[in-house]
Amino acid sequence: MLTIGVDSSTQGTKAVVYDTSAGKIVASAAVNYGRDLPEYGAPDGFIPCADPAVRRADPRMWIDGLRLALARLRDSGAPMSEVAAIGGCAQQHATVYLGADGGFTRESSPIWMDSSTTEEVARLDAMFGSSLARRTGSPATERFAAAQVIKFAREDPAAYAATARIHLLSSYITAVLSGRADAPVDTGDGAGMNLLDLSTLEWAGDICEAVAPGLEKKLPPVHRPGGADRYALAPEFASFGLKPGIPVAPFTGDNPASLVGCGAEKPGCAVISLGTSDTFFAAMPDFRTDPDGYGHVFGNPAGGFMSLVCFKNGSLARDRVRRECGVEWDRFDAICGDGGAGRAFPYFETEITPRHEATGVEADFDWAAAEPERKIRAVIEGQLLNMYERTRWIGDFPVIYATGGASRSAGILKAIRRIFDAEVRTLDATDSAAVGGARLAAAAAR
Ligand code: XUL
Repeated sequence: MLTIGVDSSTQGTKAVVYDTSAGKIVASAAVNYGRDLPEYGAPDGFIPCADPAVRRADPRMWIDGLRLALARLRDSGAPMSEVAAIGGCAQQHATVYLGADGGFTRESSPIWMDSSTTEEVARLDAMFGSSLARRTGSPATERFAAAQVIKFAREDPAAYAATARIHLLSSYITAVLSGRADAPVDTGDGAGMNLLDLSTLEWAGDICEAVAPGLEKKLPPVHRPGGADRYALAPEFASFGLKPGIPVAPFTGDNPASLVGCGAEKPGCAVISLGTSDTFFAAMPDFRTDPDGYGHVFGNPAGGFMSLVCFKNGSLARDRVRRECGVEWDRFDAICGDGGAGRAFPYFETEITPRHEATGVEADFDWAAAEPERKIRAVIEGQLLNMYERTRWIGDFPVIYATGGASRSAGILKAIRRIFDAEVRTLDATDSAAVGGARLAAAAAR
């Protein structure tokens, strides 16, 4: 069976045609928001803002990106008319606000990189304390919908009142593809809102009401793994050569989709995804929360739960250090795998694990005076040691799958092997999130 998997990520949209019996990508197309949709003024996928805590994007950019990726797939000669189902995923935590007429009530959407809600997190902590993590799988978290909605309702009560639906980007894309106002939030992405009760997989009514009056009614229904809700492709997508009416699998978050795309949805191995964010995640045999309060529990699209820890300074930080050192990627790759050069932590964006203001690189040696080689090795060492330390609560894994753009780097894989003392496997493609979406589409078509 051929299915399409879409990955609507921070910096662009990718769409692949996947052959489920061969387990192979047969065609793919990508859109980069900065290069291909410059009219949205978001070179790295968000609107530059002097305040590093504010990270927002125009939601129209994501839909234009989706359409352009599908058009490029069609124009590359991909067998669009043979596609039997479409599925996919999106960057987690971005929220989209719609009025009753389907228009946007909030012109720019906060994305996962936003950390402007420290005050709102303190309010949630004061109201719910540690019960929030026990119930929703995560402590109050700045980028999650609960904190973001408190802020929106306080700053613009009229716009909040005019909002009929608050989607995650994933559920919004499902709605667009199926031509419906309503599409469900899946438990993978939905758990990243501080609003879903993970013991019932229903919205936690009391938390929703405490966040903002009438919030529960503004949230989409919840899609549980294997749920019976069915969505079909809207007629307008025939212009991309697709058959209208084919199943649309409810979209999930990029990390839950990657779990499926790597074939790691059963407990036993972990995944390190090296993208705009670096994440470490694994299917979870038993529900446990991070005692240090950095990690999360999300729904596993294959059923049950997954653990996840997210690091904000991922590929953009690696690229910035590379450029500052004046080297190309092949040189960076050749150098970066060896330790012994000290540790450096790049805080170009306000870090979330652990919380740290955007202050630049902090090293245990004189950063400014150091040679480029030392800087590069120390930054990879610092990023991975931090990841190792913050994911101890999840457990030890003999096998780790590496995915995301930077998993192409043999040097980074070598450093993972050394620091995690694990066998490191990579997929043929680095598109595990899109492939996960394509596999979820196949399940929806059966
Ligand atoms: C996970 C997170 C990021 C985004 C990146 O909690 O915030 O990994 O999903 O797209």
